[in-house]
Amino acid sequence: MTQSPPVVLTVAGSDPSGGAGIQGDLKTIQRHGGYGTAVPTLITVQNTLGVERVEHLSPDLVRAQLANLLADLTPRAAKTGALGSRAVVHVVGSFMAESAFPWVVDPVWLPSRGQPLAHGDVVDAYKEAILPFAALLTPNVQEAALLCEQPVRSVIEAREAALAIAALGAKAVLLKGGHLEGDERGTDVLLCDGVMSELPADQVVKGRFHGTGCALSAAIATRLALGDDIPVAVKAAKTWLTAALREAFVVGQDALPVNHLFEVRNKP
Ligand code: PXL
Repeated sequence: MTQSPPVVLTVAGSDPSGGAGIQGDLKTIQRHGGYGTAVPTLITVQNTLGVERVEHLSPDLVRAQLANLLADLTPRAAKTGALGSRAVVHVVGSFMAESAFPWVVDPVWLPSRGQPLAHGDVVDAYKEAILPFAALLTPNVQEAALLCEQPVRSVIEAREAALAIAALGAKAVLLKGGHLEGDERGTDVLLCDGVMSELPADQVVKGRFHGTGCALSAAIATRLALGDDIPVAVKAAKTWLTAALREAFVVGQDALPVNHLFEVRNKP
C-alpha cells in the first residue's frame, strides 16, 4: 500500500461538461496531490454552450451525504462551490461550524458564464451561516460587490471591499480581479491575517474559459490540506491555473474548459 494522500472534500454543483463543479474539482484535487471526495448540491443541465437547467438537491440529501462521508473519511481541507439554496447553505454552514479542518468558500453566485447558480436570497444566508466559519472566501468582483454593497471596479475598490468583507467575519479574502478592466485585469487582492497584498497575473490569458473559479478554490484547498499557508497556497494555485488556461483545449462548440491535468499527456 502506498501512503495515502490527504483527503480533500468538494461540496459543489455537478457540471456534466467536465470543466467546472465537482467534475473539475476532482481533477484539480488529484493534480495537486489530494484524494478527492465530492458531495453534489445541485445538478446542472450543461454543455460548453451554457447552463440550460438547474435542479437543487434537497437539504436533507446534502446533509445525509455529508454526515455519511464524514463519519468515515476525515478531510484535511474542503471547498464549497455552488450551494444553490438558502436551506443548503445552512446545512453546509452547520458542518463548517463543527469541523476542525479549513474550508475555502467560492460563492459561485454569478459565474462568468451562464445563468446564476443560486437563488437571489442566498447572500444573507452566507453572511450568517458560512462567512464566520470560512478559512478563505474567494469572491469575484460582482460577488464581492453584493457582499459589501459597494461597487468594485478597480484594485483600490477591491482593497476596500476585501476589508469590508473581512469585517463581516471572513478570516481571509481573495478577491479575484479577472473581471477588472484594463491593466488591472487579473490582479487579485488577498487579505489574510490583516495583511493586504496584490497578486498581478503572470500573464492574462484571454479566452472564453470555463471552470476557472472552481479550479482555483479546489487547488487552494488541496494546498492547504498539504500544509501550505494561505498566501503560499493562493500563489501556487494562481500560477498553476494560468498554465492550465494556456493549455486549454477545444472539446465542444463554445467555452474552453480549464485543462486541469495538462501535465498528464493523454496516451492512446
Ligand atoms: O464556473 C462556475 C460553476 C460552478 N459550478 C457549477 C457550474 C458553474 C458554471 O456554470 O455549472 C456546477
